[in-house]
Amino acid sequence: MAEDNRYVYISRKMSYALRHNPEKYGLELAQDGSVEMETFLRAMNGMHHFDPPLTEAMIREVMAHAEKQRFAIEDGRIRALYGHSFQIKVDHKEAMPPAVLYHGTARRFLDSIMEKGLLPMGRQYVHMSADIETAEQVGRRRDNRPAILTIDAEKAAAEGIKFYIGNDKVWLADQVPPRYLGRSGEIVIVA
Ligand code: HQG
Repeated sequence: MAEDNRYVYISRKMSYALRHNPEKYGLELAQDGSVEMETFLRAMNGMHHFDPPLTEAMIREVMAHAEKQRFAIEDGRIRALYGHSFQIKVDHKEAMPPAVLYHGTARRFLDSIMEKGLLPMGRQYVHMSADIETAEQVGRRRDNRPAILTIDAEKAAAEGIKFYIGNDKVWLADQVPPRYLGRSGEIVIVA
């Protein structure tokens, strides 16, 4: 397997275990979504025949080569920074967001989003981007001409919507009502 493909393979397996299905690996995550590195490695290697076996050094290499900061290692524990979908909600650090956040999505979802607001859908939290470029990349996963919504995070926060930190580019919220979306109704469609 080419090295880049191996990184992607490992990252996907890690995301699956830490974001979506820890139970499958017999993992019990703490309230912040973390698990001891040793336990994690044992579980991953027990299930998946990584060849050679997965090590902390390899995980750090995967993280260093990734274009996104998806995982964090702290105090001998590893966790996914965002993206969780399993039932028990993990805690993220609450913080004051920048005045404006962005959300890249498919054009076909716009009517529903403008009516119901941003909802977490399959995940625990709504994901927003700190800059337009990141939002565009997120949106391109679903539409080659994604719609970029602006979120008046300043107003939303002032009116009691809680925002949480994923990483330096990803912000999370439980949901975002339509009145904070689009800023003066404008929706930028990126060509
Ligand atoms: C849409 C990836 C209809 C929402 C990315 C999105 C991100 C609605 C989809 C992270 C809706 C959910 C998360 C409503 C929201 N009606 N559609 N009311 N509210 N939606 O994948 O934000 O590479 O769960 O617009 O880069 O796309 O995996 O969320 O299109 O950071 O690390 O429902 O996952 O990161 O899709 O992506 P997702 P997302 P990784």
